[in-house]
Amino acid sequence: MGHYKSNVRDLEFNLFEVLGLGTLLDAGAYGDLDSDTVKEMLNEVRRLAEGPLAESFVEGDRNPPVFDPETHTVTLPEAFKKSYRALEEGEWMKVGVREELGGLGAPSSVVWALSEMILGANPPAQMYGAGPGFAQVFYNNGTDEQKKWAQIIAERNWGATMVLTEPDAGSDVGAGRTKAIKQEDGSWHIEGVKRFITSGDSDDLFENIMHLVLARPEGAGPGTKGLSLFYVPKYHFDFETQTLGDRNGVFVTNVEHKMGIKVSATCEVTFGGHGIPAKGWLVGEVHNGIAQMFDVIENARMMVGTKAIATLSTGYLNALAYAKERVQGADLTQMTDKTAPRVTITHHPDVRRSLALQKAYAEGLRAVYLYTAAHQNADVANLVSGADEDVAFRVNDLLLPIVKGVGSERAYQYLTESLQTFGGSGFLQDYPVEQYIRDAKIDSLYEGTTAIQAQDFFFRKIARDRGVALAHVAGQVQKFIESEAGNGRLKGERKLLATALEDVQAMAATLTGHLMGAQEQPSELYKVGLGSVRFLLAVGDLLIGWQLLRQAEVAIAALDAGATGSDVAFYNGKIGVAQFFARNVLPELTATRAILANLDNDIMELDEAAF
Ligand code: ST9
Ligand code: FAD
Repeated sequence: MGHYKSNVRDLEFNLFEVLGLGTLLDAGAYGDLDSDTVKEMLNEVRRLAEGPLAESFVEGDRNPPVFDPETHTVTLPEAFKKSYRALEEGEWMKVGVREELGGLGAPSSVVWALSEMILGANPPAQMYGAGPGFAQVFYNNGTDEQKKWAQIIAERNWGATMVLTEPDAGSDVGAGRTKAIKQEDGSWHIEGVKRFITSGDSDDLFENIMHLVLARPEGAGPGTKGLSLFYVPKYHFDFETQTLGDRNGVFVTNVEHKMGIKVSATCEVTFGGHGIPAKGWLVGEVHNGIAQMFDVIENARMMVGTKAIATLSTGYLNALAYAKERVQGADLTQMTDKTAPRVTITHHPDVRRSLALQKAYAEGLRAVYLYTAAHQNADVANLVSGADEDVAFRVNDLLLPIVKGVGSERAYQYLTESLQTFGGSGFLQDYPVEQYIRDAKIDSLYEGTTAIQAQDFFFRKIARDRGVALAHVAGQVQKFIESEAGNGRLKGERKLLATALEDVQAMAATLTGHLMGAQEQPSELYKVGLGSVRFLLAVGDLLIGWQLLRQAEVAIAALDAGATGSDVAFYNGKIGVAQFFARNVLPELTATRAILANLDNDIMELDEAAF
């Protein structure tokens, strides 16, 4: 049995019983893709994930990529390549990609539900396999000619990279110095050194790699707005004859040694530094690089959040399986009786507390990412929350930093609880959790650190949006609070949710006050910066609590309707964990509200030497 434990029952529960996707699918909104086909696909990907994908998870960690500086190549372990080939053969990376690129149209929530299992079983496989998605961004932004290139790139399954970061330009992408020099034939020469580039090279997985590179044309202005996006192939390619040409001047010049996701090659990539120009083409022939790159980034942020949540879920399920077997100590009520029978650790209240938190965050965050994905399609959004196309777009934007920022922070936090459940055994490489923790740490770092997510959430997704998306989501929460949800059984919990909503609204008002105050007194802005991560996490908890209670409502109705067999435990679990979260976590938001209300700038005024 491999390391990965999927949760198809919960994915189906979300898609069909909570979001009600069957209504659209079975009415033909996505062609032949009906509910039964989606269920078959979920099971097919489950088999792939638990089997061939999970198989090389450990080997990829213990035998990381080898870099050869002479040839600028990267060698990947054979076992991982075998897993990757299994993913490629199933063409799973083309689900959700447009038909012009050989893809299969599907609602985003289905796409991300399938991705969760790939990301939980072997996250680097999904990253190497992102080519068709990148081709889609290229197609959407490209000229008519470039659209044809994108079709060939997707058809031939090329690899792809997103190339932003430089040694002095991490969070601050606009500090990038890589240059683009226009050529007479209309192409560009790219010159500079980029670092931390995922899949910068990939052994023989692909015949070619498409690098999407941000560079600054000579004479362009400062910051992100002066950057343009270039398509830079590893090998030149004749798009008419479809033949591979000369090597382009883009070379991997180092591969990093990392804490986790080791089999994902993280490369330094040098453009034009080896006697051959790195030739590129301006995407869409327009200078709009940062906005174009954000088409990739938005998907990548969704991917990173889903990856973290997938890892927490398998961490929890591994911990649960262990806890059900591990016998240690007597029941607490018999602690003084030294002859009392020994029990499995699931009998101990603190283990239950820990498992309940792991389950709540794993399943609550799953619900949040699927609710977010539901707002990536106008028809699904309308079904799920009544949002029109414009509001759906804004809600997706609002929730992306929650999926990415909260997903990554909470997954890492609660994976340590999964490890704790194993006791000392969790610290060993005999179990997968220590690797999960190492592999998941990256999720709060790349694609914008949590601080960046929190600022994006407040400044761009709330203040600049004038609260439209936030008001829509808050309205949905309010509607639930005022409903009769739960047939009398969730009254107390809906009250706790009401307090949490008030707390979050008060926090938003406090931060907005500081933002307004900054017009008079610029240092007021520091208070937003001091409070923004707490605020992001608080909104995350509110949304998790709400989603878990919605699920409990559905579960209560299903039990009342006479659910039988394993469904009884499943639905009772939904009710139990929602109540636990509402009673044990939501009240903490009142303390966060008080902390934000009393923010001061003392820590900003403290001399650096005093730290
Ligand atoms: C990385 C990769 O870390 C790690 C994993 C790789 C995995 C590879 C596989 C990925 C799979 C992906 C699949 C792909 C495809 C699709 C599939 C489809 C089926 N939203 O605020 P301003 C734009 S990579 C949208 O002034 P600053 C906007 O155009 C490295 N757009 O920013 C805006 O203009 P305007 C990742 C946004 O102060 C303009 O930017 N690195 C958003 O100049 C300027 O905005 C990072 O993520 C947004 N949320 O720059 C960097 N925000 O305002 C993190 C901005 O006119 N740092 N724009 O609309 C940041 O994000 C910074 O905040 C900054 C600041 C760079 C944006
Ligand atoms: P810094 O920006 O130096 O941040 C250091 C600390 O300061 C962080 O805690 C950060 O939150 C904080 N900080 C920085 N600025 C601010 C601010 N304005 N406000 C508040 N706090 C701030 N990049 C690519 O382009 N393509 C890739 O494929 C890619 N893959 C990666 C894979 C891995 C394994 C890694 C480690 C990185 C990858 N990256 C990639 C780069 C990644 O996106 C950056 O590491 C990330 O954006 C952070 O930049 P930095 O490391 O320079 O940290």
